[in-house]
Amino acid sequence: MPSQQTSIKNRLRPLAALAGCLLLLSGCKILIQVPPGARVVSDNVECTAGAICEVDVTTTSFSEAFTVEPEPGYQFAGWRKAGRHLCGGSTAACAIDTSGFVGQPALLAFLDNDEIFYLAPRIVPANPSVSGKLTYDRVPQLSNGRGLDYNNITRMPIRGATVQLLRGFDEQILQETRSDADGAYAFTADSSDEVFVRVRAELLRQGTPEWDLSVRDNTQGGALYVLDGAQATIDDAAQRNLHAPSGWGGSRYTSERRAAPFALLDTMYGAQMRLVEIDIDINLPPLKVFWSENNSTAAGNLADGDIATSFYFREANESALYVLGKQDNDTDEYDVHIVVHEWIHYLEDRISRSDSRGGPHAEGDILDIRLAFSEGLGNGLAAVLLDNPWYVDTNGPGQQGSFSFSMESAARFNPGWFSETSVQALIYDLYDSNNDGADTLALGLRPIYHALTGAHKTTPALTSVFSFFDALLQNSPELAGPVSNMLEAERITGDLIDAYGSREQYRPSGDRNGTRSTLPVYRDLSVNGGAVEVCSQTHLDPFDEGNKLGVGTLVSFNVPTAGSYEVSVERTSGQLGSDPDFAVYANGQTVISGLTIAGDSESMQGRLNVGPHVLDVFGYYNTREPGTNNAGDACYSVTIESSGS
Ligand SMILES: [Ca+2]
Ligand SMILES: [Ca+2]
Ligand SMILES: [Ca+2]
Ligand SMILES: [Ca+2]
Repeated sequence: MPSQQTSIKNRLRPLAALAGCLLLLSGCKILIQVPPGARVVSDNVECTAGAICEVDVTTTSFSEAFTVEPEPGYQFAGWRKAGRHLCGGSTAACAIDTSGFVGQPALLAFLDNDEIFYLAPRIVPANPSVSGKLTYDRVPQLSNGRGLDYNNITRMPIRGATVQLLRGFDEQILQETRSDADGAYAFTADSSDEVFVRVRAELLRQGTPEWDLSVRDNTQGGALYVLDGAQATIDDAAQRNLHAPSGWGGSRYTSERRAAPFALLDTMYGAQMRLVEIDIDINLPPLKVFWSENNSTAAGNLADGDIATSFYFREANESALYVLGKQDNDTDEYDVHIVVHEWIHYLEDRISRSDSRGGPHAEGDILDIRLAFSEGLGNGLAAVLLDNPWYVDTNGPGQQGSFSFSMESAARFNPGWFSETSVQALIYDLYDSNNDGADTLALGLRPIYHALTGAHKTTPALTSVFSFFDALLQNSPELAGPVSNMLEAERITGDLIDAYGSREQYRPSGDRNGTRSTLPVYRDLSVNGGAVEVCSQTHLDPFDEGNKLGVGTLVSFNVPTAGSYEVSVERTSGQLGSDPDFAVYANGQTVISGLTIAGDSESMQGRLNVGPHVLDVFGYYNTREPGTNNAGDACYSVTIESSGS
């Protein structure tokens, strides 16, 4: 109850001291976004120029009047007017007082919800030299899944992009700024020469929060996309609005598709801001997004545009996301669920964790649990961040074909703990307020984000639907009942779920018995104890893709004393020459690999620290060269013995 909470004055914290707030699951917040050139102050809050600050509003004793103090040369042009923006359109102090909420249930409920509101002063130079608005064409998807809708192209603001003022004759940068949430920009630099405005397809912010995202052309050496305005003197053209057109000519793209990189940038800006709302300390490492009008479904050289599909990958510390763009083949720049799905793989990789090895997957597949979770999360969380359950991939001649499904009503072929479709439905149902079937929760994004960046990230098990729900329920044990019902509706054992799925009872169709069953999810092994029997099987991998359930077997064991250990795998039955391999993981990191090419056995020593570990045993040919001569079902005996200290 509000009266039992600590004084609001003790809870008001500017940006720097927010660590404890991440655990706060309820209570509305105000994000104060201050552009350069001013600060926002009240009795208890100071938000400096260029900062994003967070204020909790959870009691009926909240009373603050926010005023704007512009720096010399700047002026306050009023509070920004937009959805969930407070005091929009006003130029007066913004007074927020909750004392009048007492006795009004609707208003008290507002204090108890976890909505985010914005307070965003518009700050402009008192005497701008060049200013204007930046826009791009967004081509919407037809609502009934029939491709892109070129009759309803909409001009949208280019938000948060780097904008430069350059001197014409030598391209010297005179000033650099960032467009605001309405696509507006303004410069103060003066020049008597001809100048032009350049918009970089880049979101760059240093400090806290931090991000660095750019859209580049993989077929032009990774060159950054820019939108350049015309050259003119400031006297001749002080007002300059720049627009990036789609390039659509009526029946095909006939001119440069300048909107595409800015559409990609803006889709990711929107997704990113959903996370900033709930974690203003977020630090997103650099991401390069590669798009080209030549990026096609052909597989080959990335620099030629033969990227096969939109995908994310990381090499060393470089995160890269490739996006399809070839017209009449498959374009993805306006397929927002695909863009955000791939961006979520980047998030998993850089601020959460994914143990998935990727590979082909489709609805109805009985997948390796790491892959099932990662792909289901990509779909489900993209729908959450876009607040739209419909996944649509447009393609084909004129971009008039499409493939689509809803998180809410996708057919459930083979539901279960190994199903990406089950995972995506569960993630979306946790979030949405359209409660259907066993879905009785409407938790919003915050608990999903905290699970992904909390215990799911640090689990000693591998990342799966089990580690995610274990993390969610560690943070919110009171949800055990409704979560269990939702899991059971997807044929996942819901009672007392743990990171290893150790109570899992549901078996996929086609499952075998005994040693050859896919249950338990993890086999137990004792260090210096007896052997455990495991198998590498291909009957759930009918298309020889190597990443389906049963191709490998997971084993969990606990290391009692740090030291050197030897893992041994010996064929006991089945395919000869299957080349057993294994990996030992500590919190998702590989600590021992057994990858020699011996046909029927494998052993390797390595140093292990105290604590729980996971061993993944698989036939090399079943995972890497499925369908070839040495592929086939085989079973092995596995031991782990200490081999020194
Ligand atoms: Ca597409
Ligand atoms: Ca729901
Ligand atoms: Ca639902
Ligand atoms: Ca081997």
